[in-house]
Amino acid sequence: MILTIFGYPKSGKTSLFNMLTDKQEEVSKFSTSTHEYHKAIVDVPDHRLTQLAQHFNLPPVYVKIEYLDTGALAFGESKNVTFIDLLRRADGLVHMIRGFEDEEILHPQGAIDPARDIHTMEDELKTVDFISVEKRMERLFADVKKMKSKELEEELELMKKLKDFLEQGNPLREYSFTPAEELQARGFKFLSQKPLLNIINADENTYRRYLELKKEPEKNITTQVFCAKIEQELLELDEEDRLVFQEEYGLADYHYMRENFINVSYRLLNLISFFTIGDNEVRAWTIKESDNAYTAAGKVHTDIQKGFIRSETINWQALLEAGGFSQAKEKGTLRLEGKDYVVKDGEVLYFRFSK
Ligand SMILES: Nc1nc2c(ncn2[C@@H]2O[C@H](COP(=O)(O)OP(=O)(O)OP(=O)(O)O)[C@@H](O)[C@H]2O)c(=O)[nH]1
Ligand SMILES: [Mg+2]
Repeated sequence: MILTIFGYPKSGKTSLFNMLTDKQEEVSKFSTSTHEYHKAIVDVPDHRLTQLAQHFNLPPVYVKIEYLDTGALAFGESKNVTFIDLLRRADGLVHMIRGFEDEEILHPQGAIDPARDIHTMEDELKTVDFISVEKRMERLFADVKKMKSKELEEELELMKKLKDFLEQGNPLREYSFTPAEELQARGFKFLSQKPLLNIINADENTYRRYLELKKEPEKNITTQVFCAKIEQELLELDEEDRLVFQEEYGLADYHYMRENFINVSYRLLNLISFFTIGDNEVRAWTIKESDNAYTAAGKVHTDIQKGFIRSETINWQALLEAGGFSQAKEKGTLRLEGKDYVVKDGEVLYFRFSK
C-alpha cells in the first residue's frame, strides 16, 4: 500500500515522513527542489500481531506500507508531471497543511489559513482530473468518428458525465460509479477520487482553533490536527515528562499522530487486518472491510483460495485467552466459517483447503 504525503511548501511534509518512517531526511526553512522526493517502506505497527508472535514464539511479519514524501508544490503548479505521477501511484493521499506560526517560514499565500489551503488543494486535484477527462474526450471524439465501437461510446458517455460533475465543483470521490464505470475509470487513477487525509500541522497556539476543522473519517475523506514539532519533542521524553509538558502546552488531550496515523488511514481506506499463524511465522494481512473469507484466502495464496473448504476463525484476543487453537476448540470459541463469511478486524484465520 502506498501513501503519498504532499502539500504546499514548508507545511511539514518531511517532518511527518521522518516521524512515520524513523528517517532523518533534512527538514529546512529554505526552498528545496520540486523534483526531489523521499521514499520509505516500513512495517505497519500492530500490537496484536506482536502479542500473538510472543505467545506462539514465532517471528512476526507485519504488513508493509510505502510512504512517499513529495517535494514542495507551489500554488497552481499541480500540472508538474513528476509530482502528479507520485500522487497517481498512491492508494491514499496525505495532504499536509500549514497551521503553525513562524515568521521566518513564509507561506506562499501570506496568511496562515488551513481552511483555504484545504479548499485550494482540492481545486487543484479536480483541475488535474478535469484536464485528463478533457484530453481523453478529445481522443474519444476522434476515434468514435473513425470507427463504431460500443465500448468507446460508453467511455465517452462516462467522460461527459465526469466532466459535468467536475465542472459543478465536485471531487470524483463523491461520484457514484456503477461497477462498469468503476472499471472504465480505474486506469485514469483520478486524483480527486482517491481517499484524502488532510492533516493540519498546528502549534500550541493554533491547535485548539483548528480542532474545529477536524472531521472523523467518512466517505474517503478526513481532516485531522497534529503538532509536528511539539510531538517530535515530546516523543523524545519518557512518559511521565511527556504528560507534564503536554499540560504545560495546553495539550493534555493531544492524540499522537505517530500512534494514530495508521488507524486513521485504515479507517479512511476501509481496511482491516487479519492474522495467520504458520509453522514459521505469525503474519498480518490487509483486506477491505467487507471482504469475505474466500478473498482473505486469496491474499495468502491462490492455491488456498482455489481449494478453500473452511476457515477456522477466532478473534486474536480470544485465541490468546484460550492459550491456543486446541484449547479454543474445546472452549467452543473457535468457529468454522465458509467462503462467504465477512472477516472482522483482528481475527486469526486458519484455512482448511484441498490440494
Ligand atoms: N514552528 C514549527 N515549525 C515547524 C513545524 N513543522 C515543521 N516546521 C518547520 O518548518 C520547516 C519545514 O518543515 P518540513 O518538514 O521540511 O516541511 P516540508 O513541507 O517538507 O517542506 P518542503 O518539502 O520544503 O516543502 C522546518 O524548518 C521545520 O522545522 C511545526 O509544527 N512548528
Ligand atoms: Mg520536504
